Amino acid sequence: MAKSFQNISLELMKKHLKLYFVMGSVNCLKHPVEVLSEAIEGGITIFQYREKGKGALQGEEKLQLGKKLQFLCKQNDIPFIVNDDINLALELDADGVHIGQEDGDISKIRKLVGTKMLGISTHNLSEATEAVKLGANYIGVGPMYETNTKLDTNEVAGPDMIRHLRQNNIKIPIVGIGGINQNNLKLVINAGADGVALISAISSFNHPREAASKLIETINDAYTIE
Ligand code: 3NM
Repeated sequence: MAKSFQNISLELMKKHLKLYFVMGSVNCLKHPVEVLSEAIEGGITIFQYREKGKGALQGEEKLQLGKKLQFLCKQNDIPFIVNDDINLALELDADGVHIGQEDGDISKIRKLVGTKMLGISTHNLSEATEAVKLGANYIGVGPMYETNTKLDTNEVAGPDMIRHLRQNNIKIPIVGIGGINQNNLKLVINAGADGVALISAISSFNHPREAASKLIETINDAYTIE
């Protein structure tokens, strides 16, 4: 039977955030099912279905792709998180939801998702403090670096923002996001992140399995050398 990620413990949450793959059909060079399947084989630890941007699937097609990606996650005990779309997350009975600052009343969303995981995108100390208060299971902090994947990002905050949050008593699990790759991920982890969330560092490669496997190796290295 597939694992349940309801009421997830802090330790398990942190463990799953290590290599957080975020993706939708517009980000992929190959079919998203193939990309996710390879990424899982490579070693990703959590997945977010983010069907967004120009040409993104809508309605029934979005739902059907979500089902296929969720099935792969279930088979491999990888938490399946839905970006923004609370109704889709509830319909699929996803393991969690990830929302931004403009996605509605966060306390209402926390109630709607119940014991599922709730991740919130934050950019500074006041948003992070509020996210903790509203019961986030983890926060995303970004952008760490310049990215071409999301057009409406805030100014680059860099790993120093994560350091700043840790110095100011933000203790919940954190993932850095935005422009993270093989070459810069150690800086994000050394700043105090529990993991890295990324799109193109896996999805833009012809061989997502290799990309993911090199990334997880570098992440594990970063924790042992700490
Ligand atoms: N959120 P890539 S940056 C989805 O700053 C997303 O909150 C960001 O894509 C934020 O890994 C971003 O290809 C895009 O840079 C991440």
